[in-house]
Amino acid sequence: MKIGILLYPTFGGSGVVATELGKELANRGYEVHFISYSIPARLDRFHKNIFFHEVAVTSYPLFDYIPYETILASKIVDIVLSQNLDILHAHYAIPHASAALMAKSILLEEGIHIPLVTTLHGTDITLVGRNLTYKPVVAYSINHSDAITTVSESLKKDTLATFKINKEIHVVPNFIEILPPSSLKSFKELIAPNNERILVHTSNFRKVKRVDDVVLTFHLVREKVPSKLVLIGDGPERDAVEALCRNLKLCDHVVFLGKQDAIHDLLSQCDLFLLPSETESFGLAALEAMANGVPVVSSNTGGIPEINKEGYSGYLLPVGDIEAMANKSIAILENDQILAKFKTQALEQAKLFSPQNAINAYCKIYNHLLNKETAPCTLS
Ligand code: GMT
Repeated sequence: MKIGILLYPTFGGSGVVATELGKELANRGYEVHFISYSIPARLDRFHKNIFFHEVAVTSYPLFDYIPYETILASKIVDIVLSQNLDILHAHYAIPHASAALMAKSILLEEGIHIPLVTTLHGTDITLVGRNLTYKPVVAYSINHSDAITTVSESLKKDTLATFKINKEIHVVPNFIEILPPSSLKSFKELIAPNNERILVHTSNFRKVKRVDDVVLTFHLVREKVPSKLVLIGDGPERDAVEALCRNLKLCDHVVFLGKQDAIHDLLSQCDLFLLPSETESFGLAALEAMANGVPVVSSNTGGIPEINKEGYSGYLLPVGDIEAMANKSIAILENDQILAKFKTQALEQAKLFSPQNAINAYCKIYNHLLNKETAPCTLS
């Protein structure tokens, strides 16, 4: 089967999930064609069965704004025809599903029907999708895709509450591959030379992530437990967060690492992950931490409770309750035995989100749309 995956190439959650899905499918013998404006960040090397098609964004003096969606739709038509694709899988409603629908209409005129699966990831519904600027297009894209999936039950509920949806929504939770523990010990020695605990947060530093709550929580934790904070990622709130660290005189204890590729090496040296988001349809960052044996203290919002289990893989607190987040963090961090127990449990919890489960669910949808018997999606 030849699958065209439309995605954001960035480190954002939807792009990471789409890339990892493509790699897993390719490992199982599927031919995967990624279509995006630049090579996906997680596509770090050559992979058998994987092809990348760049959407070359060209301007014209008349355009104050480049019509990316139009260029993308044309590219999709071109790739479907030249590569004989069987199915399209759009990650994030706009512009990927909407451009794919335009491409589908064009191809239909040539007698080609190509099914479209759209995976909704979160902010395409909860923030962007709700905005009237985009809402009619997002609603149309959902209702005209051949199959719709969401990454959590919570996002399915939000989608049904926000739009008038006339079709079934399948929930396919995101997944994670458990890697062997990293041998890179030098990171811990550098960051925490006196064996302090290491708290960590990774995100795109947008307002919705409430990174200032991470710093404020850490400020309270540090009063009780010798610790350091590692902040990974970059985005619009970074300057404000750096200023907050300076105001709280935390500069010697907080390390900003910016965007990082080898996140596994870093996470596996950390002791606690903080995710105080305002809203989070899934919380892939928390799952990545758990897969590295790092317990999570998070807000109790959106799809996070479907991943982080109270008192087992970590704790869930109301959005903005910094004091409670700090107290639960201290409860995990102040005792070696308790910390070790939470680390083991976090890893066990992450194992529930195996790539095989997600791949089986997506393959079942692909096969159904192509009227094929469901062949087992096993590693080739
Ligand atoms: O909001 C982001 O951080 C980016 C966004 C994306 O589409 O790249 O993330 C969303 O999708 C991720 C992957 O499915 C989820 O893990 C995130 O929870 C979700 N973000 C939000 O709902 C805020």
